[in-house]
Amino acid sequence: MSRPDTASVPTFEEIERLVRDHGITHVGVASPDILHDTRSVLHRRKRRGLHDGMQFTYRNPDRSTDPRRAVPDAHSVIVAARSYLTETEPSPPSTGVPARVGRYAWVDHYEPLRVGLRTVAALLRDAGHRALVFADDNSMVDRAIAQRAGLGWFGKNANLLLPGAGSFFVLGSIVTSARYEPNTTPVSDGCGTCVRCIDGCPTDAIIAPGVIDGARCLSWILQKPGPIPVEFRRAVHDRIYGCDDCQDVCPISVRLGRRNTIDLDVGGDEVQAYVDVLALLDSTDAEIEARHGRWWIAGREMRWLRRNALVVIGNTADPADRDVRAVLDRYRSDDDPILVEHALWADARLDERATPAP
Ligand code: B12
Ligand code: SF4
Ligand code: SF4
Repeated sequence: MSRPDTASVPTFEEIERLVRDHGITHVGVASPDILHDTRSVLHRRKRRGLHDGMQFTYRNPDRSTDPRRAVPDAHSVIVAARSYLTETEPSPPSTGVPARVGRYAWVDHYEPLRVGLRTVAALLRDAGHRALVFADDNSMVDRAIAQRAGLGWFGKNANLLLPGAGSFFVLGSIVTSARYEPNTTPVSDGCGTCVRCIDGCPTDAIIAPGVIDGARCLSWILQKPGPIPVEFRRAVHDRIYGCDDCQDVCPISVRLGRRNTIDLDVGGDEVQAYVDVLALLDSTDAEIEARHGRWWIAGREMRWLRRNALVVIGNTADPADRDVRAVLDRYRSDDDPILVEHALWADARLDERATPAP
């Protein structure tokens, strides 16, 4: 059991209770020593090009693997996990051309996680300590610090799986000068001989257990700038943002994740499980940004969501739908050559789908 070294800071048990109000069900403590293994993995993957130009934690591996860069006198990292799995799933709308959104982006799950962690950080600061919160930030490798805190193991799909709960969790942490007893026992591997995520990835992006080739991962392909490589456009299918396949096939995450489901309505945010791409392609950049601005879109340029939408149209829209063809006609004469090329591809794909195979 972890205990603070002074009476003025909240106990570990008090922290667990406090964050529970914010949907955080799992908390652990890690030492703030440099994460040397992860640092070498980041450097190695960068050298092999597996980051495919991604910045995030790759931008400065020496910083993202050293909690003391943020808090030089850090003694502990308090790590937290919050489920984003829901009991029921919204159904696709019956109008327009619906595109799927990754579960983690249906509503903003990071904000309630950060609010919970900030509540604790404020108490630690009141007690005279330094305390900084990180969640999906470039300065901290969230999975690796959570693994060190004993929250879970690295699955073959690279996600951190929590024992008895799976991987549908977002992760965050507080680096603090307060002293809590760190975890020293890593959670043992729970994947065993299972390889369902490797087999279930639509683009073979899991090139070895726990190793993702960014250039093949649809989650990155839908976020990154530039044209979507033609070889992956069919695999995009109806996705506009995020990809859940390697988790949706995971028996542990699907079955045991149900023990920690959340209620989507609680935050009052609009639930964005589906996006009508026909409506999106008819919207202005300002309108798209107003709806989806919290998503990570390269350079905050809405053209990348339009690009994704065009691919979804080609893959899933009714080839005989005149509204669909009219939208593609418009985009074929757009000023943006990348959108023109994607509209041409979508048109050709619709034609191909309209023609029955011989
Ligand atoms: C960059 C990034 C991405 C990139 C690259 C993902 C990747 N695997 O590297 C892209 C855009 C593709 C992505 C996608 C997703 N992401 Co992301 N992403 C990040 C980010 C910003 C950095 C991750 C990172 O440092 N990667 C670098 C590599 C080195 O780390 P790694 O893949 O975790 O590698 C570890 C394992 O390979 C392990 N390892 C090493 N050797 C071996 C050997 C074996 C056998 C095994 C099993 C493991 C193993 O050690 C490595 C280092 O710790 C973090 C937030 C953060 N600040 O940490 C979120 C984060 C990892 N993403 C998250 C989520 C939710 C997703 C998606 C599910 C979103 C979606 N639905 O589309 C997908 C999942 C894709 C996947 N299978 O990984 C969550 C993951 C939560 C969890 N339970 O694991 C995070 C932690 C955000 C958060 N704070 O909650 N993401
Ligand atoms: S997120 Fe999708 S594309 Fe990326 S590794 Fe998982 S299943 Fe493959
Ligand atoms: S699908 Fe199987 S191998 Fe992949 S993470 Fe889940 S349990 Fe592990």
